[in-house]
Amino acid sequence: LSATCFKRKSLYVSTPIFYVNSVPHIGHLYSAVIADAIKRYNELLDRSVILSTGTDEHGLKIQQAADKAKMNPLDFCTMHSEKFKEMFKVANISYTDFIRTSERRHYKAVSHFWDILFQKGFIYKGKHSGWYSISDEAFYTDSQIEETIDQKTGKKIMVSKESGQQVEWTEEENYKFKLSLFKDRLIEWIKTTPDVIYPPSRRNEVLSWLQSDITDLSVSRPRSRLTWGIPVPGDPEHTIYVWLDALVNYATVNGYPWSNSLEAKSQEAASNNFPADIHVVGKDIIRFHAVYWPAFLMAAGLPLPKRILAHAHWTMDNMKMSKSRGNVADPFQAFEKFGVDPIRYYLIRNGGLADDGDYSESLIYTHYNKDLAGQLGNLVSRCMARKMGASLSQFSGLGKAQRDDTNVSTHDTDIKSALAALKDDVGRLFDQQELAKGIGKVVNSISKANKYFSDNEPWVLAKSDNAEDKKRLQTVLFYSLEAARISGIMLQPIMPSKAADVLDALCVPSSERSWNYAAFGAGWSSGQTNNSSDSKPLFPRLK
Ligand code: ME8
Repeated sequence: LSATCFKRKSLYVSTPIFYVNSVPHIGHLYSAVIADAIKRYNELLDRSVILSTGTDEHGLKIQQAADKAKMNPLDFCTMHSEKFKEMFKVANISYTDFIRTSERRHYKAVSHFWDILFQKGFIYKGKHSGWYSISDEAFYTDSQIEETIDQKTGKKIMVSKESGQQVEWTEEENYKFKLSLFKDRLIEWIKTTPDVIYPPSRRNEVLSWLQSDITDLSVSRPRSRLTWGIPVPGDPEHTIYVWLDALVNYATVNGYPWSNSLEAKSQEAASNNFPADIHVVGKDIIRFHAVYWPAFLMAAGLPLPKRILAHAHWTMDNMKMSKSRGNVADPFQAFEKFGVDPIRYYLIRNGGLADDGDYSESLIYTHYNKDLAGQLGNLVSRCMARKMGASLSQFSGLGKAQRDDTNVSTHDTDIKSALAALKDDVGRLFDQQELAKGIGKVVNSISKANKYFSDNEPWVLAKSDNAEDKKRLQTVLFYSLEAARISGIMLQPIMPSKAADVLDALCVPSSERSWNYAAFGAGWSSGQTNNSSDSKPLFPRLK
């Protein structure tokens, strides 16, 4: 069969699958908005994209939370999983698959994956001892923990240095994965694949872990301690470790298990959009995605992810927002108060890839009022005001004229070069998933256009009967509207519905909203009718 038969169908982007021990918060929403914006941006480039998300339902943490709620674990998971779905629906997250690890298809995939690792000799039974954190569902070594005083009880406890979560000494017989065998290959992979872990600070962190002691990984728990999970094939007295179970979700959503022959398997993997092009994760779970997952895939003989994008955290009063700490912001309340797109905008504009961001309602107000109402909304409404008499139908001809530099005065060169560079500049940043930086450039050009508009006083030109002034008015309006049109196109991945409102107000037809049309002078080609109006503000000011 020729290679083209197995041509990759789509770009594959994933979010983590979220634990259902509690309801979703702003941190979860952040990962989903990043992944959704990446998907929408690539769709503007005419690529087909799949986006998977879902819920991670097994493990001790969930079992204990269900016990505490006196609920059957599956009902408990369903209740919270539905909340995640609801949040994604309200937030306009355009996922193509929502996986729950309690589903049958996933059970099949994980059991098969385990069988392959076991048959190839990468899993063995052994004694395991170490410090276990239920909250992190992870073992730590002596050097990764420290003593502290429990704030509630005043007693001495041991906690993970990395997450601050309590750990307990655990000794048990379980299955282990030969992680240590993969140390050198992992280092080689990270060093030779540019930007496979992004941003660079995270890549360096992973490399330094790998250069320290890598021991084999415990991948099962005795059934006596953990019943809520997938049993080890052929040994039901043991339950598969929740992280091995969870990571396989990225294969399950692509139809795993594939056929048995190794060659057919990698081809089928590719035709099923595996491996992921981008795993969007928080920095707290980078080790699982950049060390354990690729090691499992190497062991199974499957291809490795192309990129792991690890974003920083949202904090509240400078402490990581987390379910176990309880210091979380409720996305539903935030939508209610500010609207969905303003929240998406704020998260992307202010959330960090490399550095943590402190969640603040007052900054949501500030950014909305400053960037959206004050700049973008203002630019559109002042250009489209009836008194300006903006005639969009003239812009197609005028666009060409501007490209040829006729009619352009020295007043216009600055704004023109800023707008002409924007598509490539922002595209380069979005291609690197540097969404906040890309948006920063868009906002800068909108404020530049507003200043250009004020400096050139088109309201004065609009009152003049002089032919030169009339021509000049068209030029000033053209540049200002061009800034709004290009920005509207670029903001679609971040604010799908508000950007659509902007483009509607500017009479940009739906056939002219793809990324190509973000080029300077590329719009209004089909001679739209004059639609100047004094309509409702696009971004009414928030009080
Ligand atoms: O770790 N700021 O699930 P989880 C930004 N089930 N992002 C945050 C955040 C914060 N304060 N808090 C959470 C798990 N997140 C596993 C994942 S994947 C195979 C299994 C986001 O419910 C961020 O993406 O604890 C983080 O990595 C993820 O939620 C952890 O969600």
